[in-house]
Amino acid sequence: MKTSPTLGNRIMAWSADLATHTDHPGMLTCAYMTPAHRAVAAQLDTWMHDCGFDEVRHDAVGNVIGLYRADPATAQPRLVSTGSHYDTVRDGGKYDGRLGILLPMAIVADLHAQGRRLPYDLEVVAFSEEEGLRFGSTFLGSSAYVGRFDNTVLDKTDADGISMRAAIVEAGLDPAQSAHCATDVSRLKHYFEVHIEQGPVLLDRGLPLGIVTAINGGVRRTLTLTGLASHAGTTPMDMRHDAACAAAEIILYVEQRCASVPGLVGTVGTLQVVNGSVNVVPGACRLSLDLRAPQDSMRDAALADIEARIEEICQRRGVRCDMEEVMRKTASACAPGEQALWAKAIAAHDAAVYELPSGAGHDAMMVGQVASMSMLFVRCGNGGISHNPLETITVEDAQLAAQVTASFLQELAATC
Ligand code: HGY
Ligand code: MN
Ligand code: MN
Repeated sequence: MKTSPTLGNRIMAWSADLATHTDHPGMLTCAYMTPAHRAVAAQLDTWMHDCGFDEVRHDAVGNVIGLYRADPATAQPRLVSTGSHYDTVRDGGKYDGRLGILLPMAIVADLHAQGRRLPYDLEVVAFSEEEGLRFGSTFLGSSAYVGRFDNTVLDKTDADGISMRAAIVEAGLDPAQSAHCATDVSRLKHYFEVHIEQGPVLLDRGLPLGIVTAINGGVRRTLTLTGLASHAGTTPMDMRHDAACAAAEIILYVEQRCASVPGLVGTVGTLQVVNGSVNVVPGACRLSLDLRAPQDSMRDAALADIEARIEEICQRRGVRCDMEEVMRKTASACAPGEQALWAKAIAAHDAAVYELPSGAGHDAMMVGQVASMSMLFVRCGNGGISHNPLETITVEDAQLAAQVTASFLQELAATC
């Protein structure tokens, strides 16, 4: 008899509710420490209490952490953590990050309703920031959670000149405590993250779930090109130092260089002519560079070639390039032991077991620096699109992912 997808329904309803909190009406944008972001934190706090978590804490950088204590009969229980981020990209989807928070919350609500406990403490973490949308720095929540928060980012400013430090204070939190948010890493047995695939592979193969084998390593940089602003009507073409033309050559080279190697991806996601005017030769351009690959060596070889080509283009055009590295994450392998436990849990629900790498970065890369980590991917609809309001999953896949994750928690319990 087909059971009603109660867990799936709950996850979908919560996702829709959270998506009503946005910085820009008409689209879902939830940037770090905005009023919408704070409203989501408050909503998660309420729901975590309703689910039956024993403790819900907010740390200095905005993480919301629910603790579901171990069976009291367990002497010196270890800690298992799971979670994902609740910030979004601009005009994003409602499942990126949030699925990985809401799904384990729904499981804890189920366990609590049945009066059941696990032989380990379970922390469900709503990481406050992963995307880097407002301040350019990424993994703020998960870096604080593992005790690796870089305090220098507190002085970064957003497009309105507001510092991260001021935004955190404005939200009623204390940035001076940002270095003291770490969980008890010494007890951390394993971290897992359930996330939408954000790509077309599972959809293409007609599969609801996938076990992640590794997460691509990434480098993110901002480039500022400085040429010479001059009159569009009187400056001969061979006397220009056009920053936008330099940017155009760079962007096309990034595309060509990365298209030449399977698995390597390169993206210029933001591009602006600084103080541009219709009748002025662009004097300055700012652009971003995002490079990723399954191996760091593949990524770094591409980066070296792109740097060399930037130098040649700028030299030829009389343009200066200043580059700032804003993120570097090494490729992260998922724990083989826990991948096998996911396979057992998936098979126990008569679903096909499929393994795949992650092209997207995740909080698991950060937590994986201090503990073993694993990830479960959930199929994305609409051609696998993500970082887009068309991002979608089905209630049936949410239900199955929740049931499989509940089984995974039991498989983990058997290893305690
Ligand atoms: O960009 C990423 O890979 C992630 O979605 N933040
Ligand atoms: Mn994302
Ligand atoms: Mn994400």
